[in-house]
Amino acid sequence: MLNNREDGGFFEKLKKGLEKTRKSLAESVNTMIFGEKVIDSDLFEELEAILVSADVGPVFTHELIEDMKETVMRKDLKNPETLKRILMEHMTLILKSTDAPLTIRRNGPYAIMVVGVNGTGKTTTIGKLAYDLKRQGHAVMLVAADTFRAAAIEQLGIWGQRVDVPLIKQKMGSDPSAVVYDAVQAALSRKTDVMIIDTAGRLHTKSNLMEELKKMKRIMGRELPGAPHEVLLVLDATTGQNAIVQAKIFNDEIGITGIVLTKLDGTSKGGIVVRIAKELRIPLRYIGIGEGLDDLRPFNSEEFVKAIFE
Ligand SMILES: Nc1nc2c(ncn2[C@@H]2O[C@H](COP(=O)(O)OP(=O)(O)OP(=O)(O)O)[C@@H](O)[C@H]2O)c(=O)[nH]1
Ligand SMILES: [Mg+2]
Repeated sequence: MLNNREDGGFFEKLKKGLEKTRKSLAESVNTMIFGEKVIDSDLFEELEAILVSADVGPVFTHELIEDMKETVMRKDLKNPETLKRILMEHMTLILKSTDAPLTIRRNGPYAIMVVGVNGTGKTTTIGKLAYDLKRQGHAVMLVAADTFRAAAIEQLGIWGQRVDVPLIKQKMGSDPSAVVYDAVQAALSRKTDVMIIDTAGRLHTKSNLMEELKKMKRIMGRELPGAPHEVLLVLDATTGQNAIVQAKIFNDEIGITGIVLTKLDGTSKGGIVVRIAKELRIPLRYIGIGEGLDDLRPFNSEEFVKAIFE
């Protein structure tokens, strides 16, 4: 009972976080079908425009519309009200391909390396993630491998205090790989379950960042077999197409195993998740819907689509 009530609050918060996308997608679709008598090609054209403006992308929107038309024909559907349900079904189906929650292996430190360009929300996401994993009973450690700015180390330290998990750091300007080396030794001796590594977000076009990330990966893998077990790329949902480009570059350079899409609360273009699913084919592990501790959610396609349309 308590769980159900909690789940209700959880879902309501997700809906609230996705409010802007709800407005641009669900409300527009509702307005579109209101008072319409039949499903016709005009209706599909309108729907196409709505989806494109929510950042689903012209190519995938077209595919989605064609699939929907096919379903409508096959099932001989007439009532415009059914369009919304069909759209929800088709979107869920596309997003299912990217549904793969992060699972932490219990034996030995599990290393999560967090990467992404400036300001996408890496450090904040790490704080939220540490909070969530700790709540699940894991012994968590934060690692300050963004050594370029003193403020970056401090910021991670504040999250560490807030969530009450240890932080491994060195002084500003030190070699990030040395920090990672230290952290692995500490994690092994303290029997840490999960180490989360914060990295710098300098422009991805500067190849030395990539070289540095590669070196960190190498050192980690040498000291801890299989590490990093997860390379999480943090993308800012408000940057649209740019986020997709960043993902491709990071994936080509260092290999990405999961994505976190932040700031969905700040955009009406939540349709970008469709492009992440279709274009990148990298699991979308979490979505960020605010700045608070509770505002990181494991991505679940069904829940996401319902939160937008229901
Ligand atoms: N609204 C909203 N803001 C977010 C979310 N995630 C992060 N932010 C904000 O985005 C800003 C940048 O976040 P950081 O965590 O510092 O980003 P970063 O990637 O570590 O930045 P650098 O270390 O400079 O590369 C902060 O003001 C965060 O509070 C989110 O899901 N929603
Ligand atoms: Mg940071």
